[in-house]
Amino acid sequence: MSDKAPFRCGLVALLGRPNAGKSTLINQIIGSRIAIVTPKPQTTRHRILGIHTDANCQMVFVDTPGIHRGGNRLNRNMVRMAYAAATEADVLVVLQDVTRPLDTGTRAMIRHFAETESAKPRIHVLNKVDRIAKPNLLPRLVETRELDAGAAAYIPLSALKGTQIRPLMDALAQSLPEGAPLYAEDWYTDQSQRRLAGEYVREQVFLAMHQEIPFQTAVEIERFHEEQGNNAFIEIDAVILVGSERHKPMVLGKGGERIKAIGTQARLGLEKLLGCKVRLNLWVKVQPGWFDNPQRLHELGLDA
Ligand SMILES: Nc1nc2c(ncn2[C@@H]2O[C@H](COP(=O)(O)OP(=O)(O)OP(=O)(O)O)[C@@H](O)[C@H]2O)c(=O)[nH]1
Ligand SMILES: [Mg+2]
Repeated sequence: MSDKAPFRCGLVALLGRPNAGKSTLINQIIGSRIAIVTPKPQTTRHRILGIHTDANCQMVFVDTPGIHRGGNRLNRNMVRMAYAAATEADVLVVLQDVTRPLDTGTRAMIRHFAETESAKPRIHVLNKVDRIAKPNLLPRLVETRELDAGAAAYIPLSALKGTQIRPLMDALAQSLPEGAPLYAEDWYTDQSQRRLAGEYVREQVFLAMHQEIPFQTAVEIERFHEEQGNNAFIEIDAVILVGSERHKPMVLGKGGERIKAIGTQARLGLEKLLGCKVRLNLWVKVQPGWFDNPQRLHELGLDA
C-alpha cells in the first residue's frame, strides 16, 4: 500500500460583503482575470468558478456576489446566489475588508455562517492588510475570533498584492475533504470567452459611470465571431443595456467619446486575456426595469 497522502478536492465558497476583495482574491489565486474588479460595490453579479489544481489537491473556488440588503430583484438574486454557494460548498472562506470598521452587517454575516454552516470548516480572511498598520490588526483578529470561535483559521492577507496567500492555501488544503478531482487539471474557470467579453465591457462601464447608472446597466453579447487564419481576430458585438432613457446619452458621452473610451479599455483587456486581436462593436439600448424583470434576468444569466 502506498503511504502517499490521499488526494483532496472540494468546493470553496468566497463570501463577504460587497467590495471585500473576493474577486481580487480569486484572480490572484488563479493567475488570470476571470472575475471583474472595481472599487464600486456589487460588481460581481453571478457565481464564477476558478479551479486550482496541484499534485495533492483540487480547490474549486466559487466567487460570489457581495452579501447586501437588496432592493430590486437582481440584488435579491445576487444575495441568494451567494447563500446558495455557501450551502453547496465544502469549505467557506469569509472575507472582510480591514480598512473598514467591523460594522453590523459584517458581524451579522460572520455570525450567520458560524451558525448555519457550523459543521463545515470556515476560514476568515482579513483582507487589504497592505492598507493598515500592523498593530491595528490584532484587535480585529480578536473580534473576529469572538464572533466565530470555531473557525479553522484566521488569515490576514492582501489579495491585491498577493501577500500571505500561502497560509490561506495551506489552511484550505487541510480543510478539503478527500476525493478525486472534479475537473481536468488544465481547467481553470467555467467562464466562457463570450461571458468574459460581456463582463470586461461591464467592468469599464462600472469604472466610467457614477451614481445609479452602473447598477442599472447590463451587457449582452449579441455576436462572438472568431476569424481564423494568418490575421486571426475575434469580433464581438455587445449591447450595453441601460435602465432609463436619460442614462443613454451619459453612457455615450459628448460626441460618443465615453462609449469609445469604454470600448477601447475593454478591448485592450480582452486582447490580453484572449491573446489575439479583438474588434469590439458597442451599442446602447434602453430597457427600463430590466433588473426587476424575471425573464430578462434569466436571459442575462442573472437568475438565482
Ligand atoms: N489595497 C487593497 N485593495 C484591495 C485588496 N483587495 C481588493 N482590493 C480593492 O477593493 C476593491 C473591491 O475589490 P473586488 O475584488 O471587486 O471586491 P468584491 O468583494 O469582489 O466586490 P463585489 O463583487 O462587489 O462583491 C477594488 O478596488 C480592489 O482593487 C487588497 O488586498 N488591498
Ligand atoms: Mg466581486
